[in-house]
Order: sequence, then structure tokens, then C-alpha cells
Amino acid sequence: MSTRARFPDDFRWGVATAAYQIEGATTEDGRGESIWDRFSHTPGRVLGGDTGDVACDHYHRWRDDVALMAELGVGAYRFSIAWPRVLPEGRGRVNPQGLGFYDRLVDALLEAGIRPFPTLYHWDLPQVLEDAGGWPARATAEAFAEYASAVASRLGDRVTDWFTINEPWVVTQLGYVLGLHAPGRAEPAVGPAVAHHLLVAHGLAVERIRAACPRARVGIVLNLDPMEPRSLHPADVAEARLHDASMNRWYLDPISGRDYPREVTELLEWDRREVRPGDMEIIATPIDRLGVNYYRRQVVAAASVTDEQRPLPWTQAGPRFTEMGWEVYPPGLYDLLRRLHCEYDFAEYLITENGAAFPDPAPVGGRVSDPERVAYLRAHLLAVHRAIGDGVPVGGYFVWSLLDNFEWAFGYSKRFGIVHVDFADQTRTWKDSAAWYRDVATNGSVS
Ligand code: IFM
Repeated sequence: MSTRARFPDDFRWGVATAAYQIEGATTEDGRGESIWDRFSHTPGRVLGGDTGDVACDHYHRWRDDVALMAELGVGAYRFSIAWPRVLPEGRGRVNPQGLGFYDRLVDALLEAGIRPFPTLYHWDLPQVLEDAGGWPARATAEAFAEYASAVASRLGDRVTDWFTINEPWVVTQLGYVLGLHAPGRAEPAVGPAVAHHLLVAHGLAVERIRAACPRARVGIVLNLDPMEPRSLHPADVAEARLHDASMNRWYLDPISGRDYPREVTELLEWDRREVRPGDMEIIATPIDRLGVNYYRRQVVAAASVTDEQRPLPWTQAGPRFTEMGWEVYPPGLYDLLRRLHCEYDFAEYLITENGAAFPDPAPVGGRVSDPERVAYLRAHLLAVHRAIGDGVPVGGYFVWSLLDNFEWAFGYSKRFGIVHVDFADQTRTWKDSAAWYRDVATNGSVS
């Protein structure tokens, strides 16, 4: 009996990256400063003092990287557009060289038979907009809509698949509440305003993209972690529900036409002063698909409960973790997709990111051995296949990431790529996972 999991013929096999993580060339061709340039150049913010100044030098090597994707046999590429390359002052004047870069990239992808899936905001806010208030200010959402128009007007004759914002939870929590990401503001009080403006920005951009490109299929990308209570003790269950509401439902509910989860607005004592009439309708502008970034589940325990008080059985995190300290839990992706389908019913889902950092060995004989990553990707793809079999409309999967790259506050210390990058000389070397994924993408099946 065959154990081959065959995916639908029109399933999209892709790889994903983001501008600041791979492009480098941060001061070239009129690009403006981003919050990540400022943050990474501030001592003590990024591990090892790493910056995205060079990264994978993709800004100069993009033709080779497109050829690499063609060799990999992928039919889709999710990348992000750097706002400060296109609008160095954040709004107003368009930088033709910045937009020209993405214009050429799109042409090259299409020539290679690879469908472009750009994301407009993967965290590199123009620094001038941060100086003017950043995401706590509503003007940033309005500027984002202008930026979306500028990009969609130029690329919309060839690009139909768009994502607005990547992982608004990360922008809010890590960027503004905890200060672990750019712009490094540890100001919990601005959290709800940041999240709300990101969602308003998303809704405004959906309208602008469609106006410029009537055939567009538009979505937002959310990082969603299933929250499992440690036990069925009512306090653990309540805590898991609260985590789910503040991380997952805070974004899923409003884009689906529901309100922000009340338990969270109450907990944060948010007076909703930023919510203007009509905002919730803008946020709920129907989308064509949801981008799902899945890496792990979280097992949640209430601090008030001792283990002696917990009824058995407990939920234990499994034995395996990635180098990020994230539990390897493929069933969570299946559970998540079923839950999204049952509770939210989006028209389509794309797995816009899934992948893992492991401490890879150095290349030997032109290859990197990474069996843990192959096992990770394989198990998660089987979870996706199972969800499709149950009727969840999952249309594609993008490995995070094509290349080892700048992993934000961890600098270059965490390698997520299926292709190894030697950051000293920019050599790209296939890992075993790249060869494995090429077979999967080419055959449309996982065995
Ligand atoms: O590298 C990031 C990416 O930019 C956003 N999602 C998670 C990845 C791994 O941390």
C-alpha cells in the first residue's frame, strides 16, 4: 500500500523570505532608513551586533536567487517589499529605483514560471514615520494605504496575489509592548492602539489594492499559536482561553466582522479611543484568503495553580524543540486549520510560513545535512494534507525560508533556510531539505 500523500494539482508550492532579512543594500538607490536599520545599529539590540546591511545581498544577487528557486521547482515566491525603498520619506515622493527593483524581480519571477506573492509590510517601517509617532499614530495607517496604492498601481498589472501585513501580533508585542524588536519601545499602554492601527492599515490597503488591481486576491498574514491548557483545571483552561483571545482572536475576530475579544479589552483597560466610526467595517473588508504562519503550539498553565492541584492527565510539551525553543508539534497545524475552517470559514488558507531553525553542520562536499528540518517539514505537510482531506481549503504552502537570513533580534545566529548561506562570501549551498522539497514540489506529493 502506498503511503504517498498526493496534494491537489493546483496546490501552490512556495518558499518565503522578507526584505530586511535578505536584501542588504540598505543605503543604495535612494532607500530611506527603516526602523530596523536604526534598531540593529543601536548597541545591545541585536545579538552579536548583527545588522541587515548586507544580509544575503539579495538586492544584488536576485537574478541568481530566482534561478535558485527555479531549480528548486517551486511555483510561488512570497517576498516582502521594503516600504522605505519605495517611499523613502514614508509617504509622498515615490523612489523610482526602489520600485524598479521589485518591478524587475516580478518580471524575472514570471519569466521563470514562479508566481509572486508580495507582502507589503514585513516590519521595516520608514524611520521618519516612527519619528512622527509610529504605529500608535493613526497617520501611519493612512500612510500605509498610500504606499499600498503606489505599489499596486505599478505591479498590479502582473501581480494578483497580495498580502498586506505580516504578523501584526509580533509588531505590536515585540516592537511596542516589549521592545524586543524595532522600534524597541517597551510601552504596554500603546499596544491596543498599535494593533488597531495595523488592522485599519490592512483594511484600507485591501481597498486600495483592489482599486489598482481589480483581479487582486488579497489577504493578511497572521502568526497563530494553538493554546493548550496544561490540564483541565478550570484556571488552566481559562488562562489558555485568555492567551488565545489576546494572541489569535484579537486579529481573527475583527477581520471576520466580530469585535475585539471583550475579555482582552477589559483586561487591558482599553477605552477604545482610537476606534473611529467605520473602523471595524474597514478592518472587516472581506479578504480572499488568510495567510497562516505556523511554527508551534503553546502549553499554557495558570500561575495560581500548583501541580498537586491539577487533575490528570496533563498536557506535556513533546520531547522536541527547535533552536528557537519552539515545540515541534505538527498536529497543531492540523488542529489550527480545522478550527479556522469551523469557527471563521475564510475562503482559502495559504500556509505562508512554516519551517525551523536547527543548528546545522557546515557544508560538506557542497551539501548540508539537515535531517531534523526534513522531518519537520514533512510532518507539517502531512498535517496540511490531512486538513485538506477533511475539507479545509488550503491552497498552498511556503517554506520559511528559502535562505538562511537575518533572524531579527537573533541576528544571523538562527538558520531557517533550506539553502545555506555563507555570510562571509555569500555562497549558497543546498541543504538536504532543499533537495527533498524540490522532489515534493515537483511531484506534488509527500512520501
Ligand atoms: O523570521 C521570521 C519571519 O520574519 C516572521 N515569522 C517567523 C520567522 C521565524 O522567526
